[in-house]
Amino acid sequence: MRSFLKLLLLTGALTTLSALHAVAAESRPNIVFFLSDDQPLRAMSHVDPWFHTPNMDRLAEEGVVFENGFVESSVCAVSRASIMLGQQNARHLIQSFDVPISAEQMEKSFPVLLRKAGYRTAMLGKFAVGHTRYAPKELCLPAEHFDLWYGFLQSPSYAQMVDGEKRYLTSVMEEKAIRFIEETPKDQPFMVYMCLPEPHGQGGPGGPWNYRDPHFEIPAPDGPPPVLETMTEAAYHQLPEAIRTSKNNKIVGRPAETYTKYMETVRDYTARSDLAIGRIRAALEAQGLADNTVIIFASDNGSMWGAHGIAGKWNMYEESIRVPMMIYDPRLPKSLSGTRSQPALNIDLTATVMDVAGVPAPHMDGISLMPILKDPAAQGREDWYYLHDVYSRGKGKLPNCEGVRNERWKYIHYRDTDPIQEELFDLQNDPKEMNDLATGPEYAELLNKLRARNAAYKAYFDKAAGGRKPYRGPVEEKKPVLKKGAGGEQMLDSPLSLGRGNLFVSFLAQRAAGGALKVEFSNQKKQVRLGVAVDADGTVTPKGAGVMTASAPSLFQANTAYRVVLKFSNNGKTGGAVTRVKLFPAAGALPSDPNGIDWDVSTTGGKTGVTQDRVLLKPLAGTVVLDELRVGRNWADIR
Ligand SMILES: [Ca+2]
Repeated sequence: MRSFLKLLLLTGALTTLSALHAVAAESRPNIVFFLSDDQPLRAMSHVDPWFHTPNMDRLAEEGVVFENGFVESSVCAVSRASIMLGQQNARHLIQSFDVPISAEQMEKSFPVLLRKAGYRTAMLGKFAVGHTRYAPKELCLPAEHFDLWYGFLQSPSYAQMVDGEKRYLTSVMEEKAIRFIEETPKDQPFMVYMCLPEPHGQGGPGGPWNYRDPHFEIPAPDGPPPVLETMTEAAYHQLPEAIRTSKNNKIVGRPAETYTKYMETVRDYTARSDLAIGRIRAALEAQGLADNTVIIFASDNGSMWGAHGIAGKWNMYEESIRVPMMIYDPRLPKSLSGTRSQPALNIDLTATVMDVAGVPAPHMDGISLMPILKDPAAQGREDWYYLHDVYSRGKGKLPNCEGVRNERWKYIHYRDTDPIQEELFDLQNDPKEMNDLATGPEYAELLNKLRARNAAYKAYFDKAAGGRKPYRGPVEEKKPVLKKGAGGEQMLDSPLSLGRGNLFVSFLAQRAAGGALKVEFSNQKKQVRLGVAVDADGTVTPKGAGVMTASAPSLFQANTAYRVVLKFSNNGKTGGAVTRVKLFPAAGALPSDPNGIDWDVSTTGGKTGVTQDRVLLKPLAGTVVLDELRVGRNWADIR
């Protein structure tokens, strides 16, 4: 506590000093937006003294604390997309780890709008919207939209190699951010989006999860980690089936040491991210910028950490959706600092940034919190809509749900359950959410009101989405897949040893092209055994033995996926020849564009250029005949 006071006194001195240096009274404020990762509200020492977060505490002391700060979807990728866009996920529909912010959406993201308005912008740390395995790099890692980019995909390693040296990621982020602040011309405002990777877990023993900043030490905790009241078997067994069968793994009942070790780890990491806040603030003070820099601190989602006996987030319980949320605006009188009870959402922080910068953003669902900062009695949201409905390739089912929360009541509706599962909690009398009232007859009327409110929100956003549907997995997964053979080679869906085999290929036409597609396949020696060309009118010209029928689109449209089925037979013979298949636009159809046409055959992630799929057909012998070739937009049309 003494060091906390000392820090406050020191800050006072620095603030006075920097006030003397203050230039340009009428300049737009700078913005530093700290976003931590998976940090529940309780992981700050002014909330739970077991933790060690002096700089978060100092922000809470000097700024405004939103004690009812929530995320409208509790998972990294979705919450971060919502923050970037200031929109609810029910509108932007980025509801998968595969989906990036589109180029069009990016134009209306807060950093891009700020940059257009003259701000110098930096993004550092975990960006985590979209993945380069499934979407273009320029969307998943949109470096060109920032003046300084040091961003990463999902869960970057805490250990980073920088100039041949193993460094702790946040240390590197701090250095880069501070240099950025120092180098920004004094007459230009800046925005630093500092996406701290802590305290998110990163895997098992030996993994980066275990890499700590070697230059950082914190005092040992006073005793064992606090155990939440709801971390009991009884609380776990009360959970609806939708949660118990989900990725929200049961952790109650495991050895106490497991919980202790986990909590000590997240305590350490939270303290390390806290240090970053202190270092950046010190740099602002040293540069004489502290009095004109608005600081925001929040987390992208909470974490159960044993509440109700489970781990993870995603669900709509308080520990999952409630996050630290603080805003420090040094331009406001000190008398306005303190707590606010009005609900504040992650997307409201985005709207607040736009308000601070004076940039209009009517397309955002977020509401600026500045009126509440300036007037503690200002009206806040009456209620708000939660939605977590995410497609994930990962193991374990995410507990998809939606619901409405107001000051007193919380209604949760689990999607995709049969029969429908619902929960109703009285947060005033049951803040730990231990008594589900959804089946109580005396709550039937209230339940219906909340159901209607939930339905109204859903209808509103469905309309806003304008018929667009969220991504629910790649189409390729629904088609017959090429199976791995015993030797590891890709096989046809039915072995050619039986005399027949079908090859399914899909590709994305990246530019428009005349309607011709050419297929060749060859044996190990790359001798062309048979090729076909499909012309715009659907005519198939064989170049070799075989009889084919085919229909081709008259024009391949740009950015459009096409499906191809090639039906082979080998006259019933078996053997060991390996065949390579190439799929490319027929030469006669190539436009005069000297760059040709780029074909990306998605089954192999083929290179750009003209050729492309490589599939091993095995076993294969003698003459292989392409009996049939079909081209279309949908598998259903050509199967
Ligand atoms: Ca997160």
